[in-house]
Amino acid sequence: MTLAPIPAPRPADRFTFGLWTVGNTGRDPFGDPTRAAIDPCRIVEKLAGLGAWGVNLHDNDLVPFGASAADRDRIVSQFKHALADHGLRVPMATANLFSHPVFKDGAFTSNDPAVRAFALRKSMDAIDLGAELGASTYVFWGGREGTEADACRDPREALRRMRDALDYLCGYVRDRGYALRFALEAKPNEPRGDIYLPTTGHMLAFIQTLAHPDMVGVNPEVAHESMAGLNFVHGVAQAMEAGKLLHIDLNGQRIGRYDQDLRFGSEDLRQAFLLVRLLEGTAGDQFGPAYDGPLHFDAHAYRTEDEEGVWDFARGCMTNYLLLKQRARQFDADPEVRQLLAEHADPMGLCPHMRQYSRESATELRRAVIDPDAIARRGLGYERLDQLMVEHILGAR
Ligand code: GLT
Ligand code: MN
Ligand code: MN
Repeated sequence: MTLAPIPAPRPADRFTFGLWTVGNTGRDPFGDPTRAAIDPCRIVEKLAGLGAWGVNLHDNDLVPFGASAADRDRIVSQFKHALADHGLRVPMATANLFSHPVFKDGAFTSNDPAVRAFALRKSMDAIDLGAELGASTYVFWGGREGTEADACRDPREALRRMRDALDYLCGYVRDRGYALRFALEAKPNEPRGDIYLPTTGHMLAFIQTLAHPDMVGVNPEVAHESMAGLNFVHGVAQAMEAGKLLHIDLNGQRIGRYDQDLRFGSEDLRQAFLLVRLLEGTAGDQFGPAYDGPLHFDAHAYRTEDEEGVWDFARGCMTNYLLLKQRARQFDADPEVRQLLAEHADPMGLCPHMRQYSRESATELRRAVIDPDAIARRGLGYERLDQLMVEHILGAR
């Protein structure tokens, strides 16, 4: 059997990495950095060379906290030159509202109005930076918006403060005329004992309570839903179905662990396969349209790696996505799979009567002869379907 060649990533694949991802120095709660920081302009050059489409950033990944206006402008201008030289874009920007100790008890949800004001100000500056770099998505990850000592505030007040902050910043974006949408990223815990709005589903419900829900969607992350033991693919599907999937953080994660942020496709290949299949819409019309936004890898190389290992990691993320895309296409083109997925025929013509309630349609449904026992006796062939999927993932078909 001849295997298909390993695909090379191209800008048309819309792969992006954060400065903080390939720039991760290997520091963890138990140990110091194991590799040197990489200059942002060098990251741009290397990512472009590997075939990525864009690079994303927090304000302080590029401009150090507390830098003077002159330093900020010099750094940003150098970075813009690097982007132009290497043909890379910045599709997404965000603010770091978690590293500085001022945010130890939250940013937008802090009990201290001065902290909330500082977080708003820092966000407005980061929004300006994102707009200047051409970003179309601005992410909110509220890593510190949570509790250990839960008696410290009414969780309903935390939600009101979060809403006020987002409404305020939507107002800012509108006033400035920026073409920017917000994407909310959920995480159940870490670094806080519990983080408010812990899943993509919570975020989707919360968005509907905002003043400008049309400006706001979600940025689900594989690791964050998996940590909570949830089915990530279902969460992403709900966001897509609601027209709210603005951005996605791809990585690898084992259920029940801390936020591992591993190379995409390195853990749980089934979930990764089903995710790529969903995003790429390989199942066709029967399943629904594809996602066409950026494919962002929010992950980092193992702590064991030097800089060469970092680029191996980046290459690995993109290669695994492209291979899974190939496999998903083959799976959905497999005649046996198509046969198993073929829509159930509707010999009794029941479907039209279920589209919308009316007295007539209800009468038709009541009149239809349905034999539940006969239906219950029929096997569905899902063992075969799932095994076919495994064989496609393993490259055996
Ligand atoms: C941090 C976090 C990520 C978020 C980033 C955006 S910061 O690395 O672990 O999941 O997406 O703020
Ligand atoms: Mn993330
Ligand atoms: Mn993560």
